[in-house]
Amino acid sequence: MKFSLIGLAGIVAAASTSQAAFFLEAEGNNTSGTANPVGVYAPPGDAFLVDGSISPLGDQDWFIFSVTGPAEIKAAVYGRPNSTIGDSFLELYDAVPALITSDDDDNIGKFSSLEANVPAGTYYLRVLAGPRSTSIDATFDYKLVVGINIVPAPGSLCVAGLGGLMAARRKRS
Ligand SMILES: [Ca+2]
Ligand SMILES: [Ca+2]
Repeated sequence: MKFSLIGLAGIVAAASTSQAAFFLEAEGNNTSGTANPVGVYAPPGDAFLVDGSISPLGDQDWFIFSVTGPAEIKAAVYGRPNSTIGDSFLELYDAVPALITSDDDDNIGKFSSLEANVPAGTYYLRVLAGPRSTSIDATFDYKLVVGINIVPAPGSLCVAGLGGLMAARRKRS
């Protein structure tokens, strides 16, 4: 009974903050110092979207945002209007900015996705063309989708482990 109440509270908390913010990229944003500000977010369940464009050749787009608590950040780049043309590279930086993680081709086609567990703070995302992009796919329109999720807590793993143990005991009896 105690565990099911905790579960319900978690679902309600996530649903109450599910409204995503939407931004249009604005040049020039080719350095961390000129990054487009894209909001302050409270985990869990917050999210934002950015419509942008890597053009002309060699363009790079920096975005700056903050999270108010520990967060699992999931960010992905999709092509607009679809992901058949374009080769992105995506990077997540801390406030220094020092690189936390990056990705080339883990999303649809040659587009990018990444995730990282981070403490409260200010972060940058950088979108640019992939290192193996060609004249055909080094410029593209994109949608950057970012989810600010709750970090999986050790406590929740204990609950799941206990549930599994109880289920195993029931099976044996
Ligand atoms: Ca751009
Ligand atoms: Ca730019």
